[in-house]
Amino acid sequence: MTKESLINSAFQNATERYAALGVDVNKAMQALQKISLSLHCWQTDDVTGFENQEAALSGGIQVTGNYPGRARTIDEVRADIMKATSYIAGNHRLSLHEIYGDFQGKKVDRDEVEPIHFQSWMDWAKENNLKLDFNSTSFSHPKSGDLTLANPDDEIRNFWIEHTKRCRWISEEMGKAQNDPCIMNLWVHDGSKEVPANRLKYRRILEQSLDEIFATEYKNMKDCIEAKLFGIGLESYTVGSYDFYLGYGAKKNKIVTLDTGHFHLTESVADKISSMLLFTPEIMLHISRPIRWDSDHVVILNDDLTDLAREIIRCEALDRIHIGLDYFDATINRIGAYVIGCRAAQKALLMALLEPAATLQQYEAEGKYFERLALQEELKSLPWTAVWDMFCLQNDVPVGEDYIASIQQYEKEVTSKR
Ligand code: RNT
Ligand code: ZN
Repeated sequence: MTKESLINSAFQNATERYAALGVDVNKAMQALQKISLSLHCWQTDDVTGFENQEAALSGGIQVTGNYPGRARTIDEVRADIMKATSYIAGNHRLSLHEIYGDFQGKKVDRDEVEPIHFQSWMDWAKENNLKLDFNSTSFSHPKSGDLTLANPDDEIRNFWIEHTKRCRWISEEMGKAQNDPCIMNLWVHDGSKEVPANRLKYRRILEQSLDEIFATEYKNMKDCIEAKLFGIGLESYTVGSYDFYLGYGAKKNKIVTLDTGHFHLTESVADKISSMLLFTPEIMLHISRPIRWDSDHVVILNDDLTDLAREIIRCEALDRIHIGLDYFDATINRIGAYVIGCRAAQKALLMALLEPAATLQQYEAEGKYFERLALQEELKSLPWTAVWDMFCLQNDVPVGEDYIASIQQYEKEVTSKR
């Protein structure tokens, strides 16, 4: 049997197994096809960017590893992203940070950046059928320090307010150019190593800065605000904590970003989805994988991820939840890191889409908790992998582990020569 006919017959079997449970596999595949992931550009080059100034990665985040082949130019980032997306079914988005602007060798400070610096990105994205998302960048700059938007020093705070306002303007132009809202994420590292004597003071300043930044209304971009538990060197206090941004988002109707690496390790991010859907307009996800801490490991198919995907689908919230990835691993092939993470996210979503939700909910309504638990357990070993293989085949992307050899080849021919 050829590989294709094996996949076909496994798919026929799977279709029948799922149909017996009232699940339409084709419907699930169509739904998966429509889900765009927002790929974070910063896995290509270890969060370095293209500013023409020397500044080490700061802001409490860290990339470990020195695997060869890091992208060093905008062209290399673009080539690597295209390579990665060639292994990922569907149409996706690319999330840029401000430091990835096309500055053409000039020094453009953060309070001087304009849409023109992203024109080549917009053109390239259009040519390649990718939509763009955006992020302001408060880290890796001489003025980053421990406090940016929450800084009591007017000069520093105003510098970052100006930067963030300009980033919203850039996002608006990106949204216009692609005829689809650009999602702009705002994350600042502001915090302190030891417990401050006045926690309220900095949060009040951050609130005022945000109000000032968001004063301009835009139609083609959406703001989201990302909370965090702690940063490296800023372990005791984070100004923009989860409570802070959840409160701000609920009150001011802003999208809150949930980075799955930004919570205590036993906290369920999946459990937050249904609450947030009730009180905030939409949700932005930064899917990451914390190991012991916010370590930004490559996303894999684990219980955290499948729980999260199930919540998105059970809440029927695909139209209100933006799914982005956020991790940086410099110890393995960086393109491979994207492919592993994106395919894991898609697998989790597919498993969730194949869930016989109505049956489970009926068992629950009738108090049949043994039946609910038993079916949930059995679902884990239903042939969802046959549906996944068919999805890849139909999308003309490698089935199973076939992409490993192809990425090795690209490494041999391209990235290892950098
Ligand atoms: C940091 C946040 C943030 C960054 C990127 C580079 O902890 O997760 O989203 O990872 O902006
Ligand atoms: Zn994040």
